Amino acid sequence: MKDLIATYYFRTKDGVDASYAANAIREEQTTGTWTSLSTVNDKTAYVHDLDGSVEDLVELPDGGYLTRICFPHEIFEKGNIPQYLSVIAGNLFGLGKLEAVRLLDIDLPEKLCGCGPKFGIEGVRKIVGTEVSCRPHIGTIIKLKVGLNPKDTAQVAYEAALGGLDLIKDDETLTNQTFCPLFERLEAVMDALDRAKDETGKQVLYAVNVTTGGDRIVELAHKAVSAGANMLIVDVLTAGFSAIQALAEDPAINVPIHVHRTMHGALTRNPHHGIAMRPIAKLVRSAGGDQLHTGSVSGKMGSKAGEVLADNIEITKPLSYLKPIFPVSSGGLHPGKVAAEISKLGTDIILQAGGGIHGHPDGTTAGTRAMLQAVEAAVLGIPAREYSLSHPELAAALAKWGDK
Ligand code: CAP
Ligand code: MG
Repeated sequence: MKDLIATYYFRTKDGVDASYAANAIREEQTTGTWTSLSTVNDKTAYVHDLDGSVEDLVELPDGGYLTRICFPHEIFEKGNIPQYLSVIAGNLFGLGKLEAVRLLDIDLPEKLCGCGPKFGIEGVRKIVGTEVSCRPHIGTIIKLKVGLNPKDTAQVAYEAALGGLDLIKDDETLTNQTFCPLFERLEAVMDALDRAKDETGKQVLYAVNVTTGGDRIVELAHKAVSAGANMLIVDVLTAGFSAIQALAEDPAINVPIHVHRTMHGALTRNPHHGIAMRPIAKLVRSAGGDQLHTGSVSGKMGSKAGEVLADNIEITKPLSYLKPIFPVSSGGLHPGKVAAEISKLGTDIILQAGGGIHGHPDGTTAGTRAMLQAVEAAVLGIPAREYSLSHPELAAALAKWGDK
């Protein structure tokens, strides 16, 4: 398959024929516009090679329609993800003939894919040392999400690392603010993680948030890696897919890229209009993110279990030209929710808890231990409540938050 197939759900305005509407999407995103053109004539008939085609159109019980549109690969500038999106997710969302339209999925041909992740699941597991156990990774988000100074941020990281987790990340809104300058924070946290390693023997990954303008992100990432960063986080929808791609393609940036999806709710939440997480996730894999937030099944965000699992399958399925990437389940998680996440999403995931670790009654280190104990119980198939009888940190977490 060399062309790009995009799947849309749409609802038409009263009286608008569905086939007409599907073609309106195709035309608007390829060679057409709202009227006939004098510039299209016998001499320029070659442009019709880029017309694309409506592959199929299915009416749904809810009165909406599904259509798959084939976009010729020539319409895309290889590697230019912003331009890809201008085609498959552009003006169509505003077409007056449509009451609503949602981009559900894309089949991205290999020749249009980027370099993909440098590390992927296997590479990150090798760094952490879980390539044999294949257990879920446990991560935390420094909380408060903003406000702590570098020294206090490092203290939170130190206490989390003592608990034995795999990954600590900046929150999506923490970058290089004056209250916590990035390089002061990075130095303090990496020193704290070194101290923790002296006690635990375990090197913890710290994803420093390099989200910034397109003209600065590569240089900032270079400086962060030179200053000792062992992982980066980028907010893909606010920084852009190209930011991920630029970092992933840069050989000097030899650390994994954790991809946050903040702002996705503006696109993914409405079941009838916008962009589903699936195409976003596939583009992140193509652009080169190593791990990506795809939603939790029991957390605070309104993700649907079936959709999250299906999206995770898509970004972890083997492709000869792109490594599988690590799905991140996060948002409102705590030790009492771990079993539900693992039973529905499996163990090839990263389970992340911010409040669910730092809100533990006995503090961050106990919260981290409680998360690890909850993972141990779930992997062993032991109910968390039973396992908590011999694991006090887990017992205290269940006493505070329950196990539902
Ligand atoms: C979680 C989090 C993450 C969400 C994002 C937050 O903190 O740091 O950004 O997980 O949602 O800021 O809410 P808590 P998603 O663990 O304290 O909820 O992963 O669905 O993109
Ligand atoms: Mg956050």
